[in-house]
Amino acid sequence: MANKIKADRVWYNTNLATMDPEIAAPYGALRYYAIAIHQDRICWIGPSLDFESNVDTNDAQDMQGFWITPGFIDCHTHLIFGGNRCGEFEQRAQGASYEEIAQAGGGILSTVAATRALSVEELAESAMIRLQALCNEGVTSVEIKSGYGLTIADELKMLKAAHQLSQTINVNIRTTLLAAHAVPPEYSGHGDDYVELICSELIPQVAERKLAQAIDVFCESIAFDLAQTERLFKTAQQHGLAIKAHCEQLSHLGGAALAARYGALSVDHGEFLRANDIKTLKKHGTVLCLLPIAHYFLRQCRTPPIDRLRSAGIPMAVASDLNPGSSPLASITLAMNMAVINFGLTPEEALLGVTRHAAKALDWHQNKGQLRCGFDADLLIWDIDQPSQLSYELGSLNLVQRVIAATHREHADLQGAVTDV
Ligand code: DI6
Ligand code: FE
Repeated sequence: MANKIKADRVWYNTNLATMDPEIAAPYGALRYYAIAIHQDRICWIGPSLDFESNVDTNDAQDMQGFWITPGFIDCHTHLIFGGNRCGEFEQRAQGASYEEIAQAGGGILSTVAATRALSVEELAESAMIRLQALCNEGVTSVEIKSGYGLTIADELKMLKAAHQLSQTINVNIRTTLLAAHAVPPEYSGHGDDYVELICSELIPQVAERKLAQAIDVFCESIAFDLAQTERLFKTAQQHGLAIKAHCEQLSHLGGAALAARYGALSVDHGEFLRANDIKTLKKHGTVLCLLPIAHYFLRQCRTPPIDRLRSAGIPMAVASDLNPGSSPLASITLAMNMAVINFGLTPEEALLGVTRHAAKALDWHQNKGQLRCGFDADLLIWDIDQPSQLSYELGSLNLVQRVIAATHREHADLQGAVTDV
């Protein structure tokens, strides 16, 4: 045929979980299909029998019924930090609560001290181990927050460490400024002054140097109140940064609705969300990002109102929240499994949560999170019978057969994650 599409690689006789909303089957599944990529983009998808007459390639592989999904997107992590919180883990096992430990000056602030003591290189090196663990399970894109520096220099240091990671591992990275994670000891009792510092100095610098795409705020009674949160959102908007927020995790403060009104990409946690908040999320197209590992690790009783979110049609992302205090478990498939078992998502919703909906939470939905022509070639090849197996079967099998992450650099296979098929 004259006008064949040129492709670097084609996989045929494969089942595609496209996650494309325009394909009616569950998971947007297409069975016995072929998918072709060229220069880090998906360039052709069609029935297996048609590929030879449509695609010109020197590299075509018979997948014998293996599945391909979009690369996983972990849209909420705090994976850069110093030290650990084992001592606090012991205290909690003896009955102290997360809030009590925070109020006594431990919690986030103990990680702040340990993070301030490390250099960019040391932070990147220790974070790499955690990032590699996520990638080994199929994460090809990850959001990384600052928030354990809490001075201008230390927040910038964390963001630089995040960017350094993207130079050394084949993963797509989005960074978020979470300077409003806790009031630092230097500003104890003067939270407003710290917010002023973030707004007058840090946000402008981060925006100008393009060190982060978004800001995030921990809007909780133990952190920042609504007025402070709104001030941060306004400043972020003025500087062209996107907005994300940790809301309604430990109590209902109203941060979720406020964030949605400011056009937030996502509000994250949501255990205490109310019906009116859900209406506001719907109105503004905000994603609700579920963090079931933190919910488990803090032994929270209350779960986010999944049935209401589902019937309102709110896109629900699922992320690891990887952090030393409330979610030190570096596993996106564990987050998917807990979203199903503890929150009541379907396995299909869990997979949507780490693909299409996670992409939306990071403003990446135009080119990531689905298998679709023109989208980035972030692909996972799986030896599974059904896509539901991805949130069902953890740990016993290395189901990922191959990871392809379209970082728009030279393709480099991820260390430790790859057995070519
Ligand atoms: N919510 C979380 O889950 C993390 N931060 C936040 O705002 C916890 C961070 C920590 O405890 O170190
Ligand atoms: Fe978090």
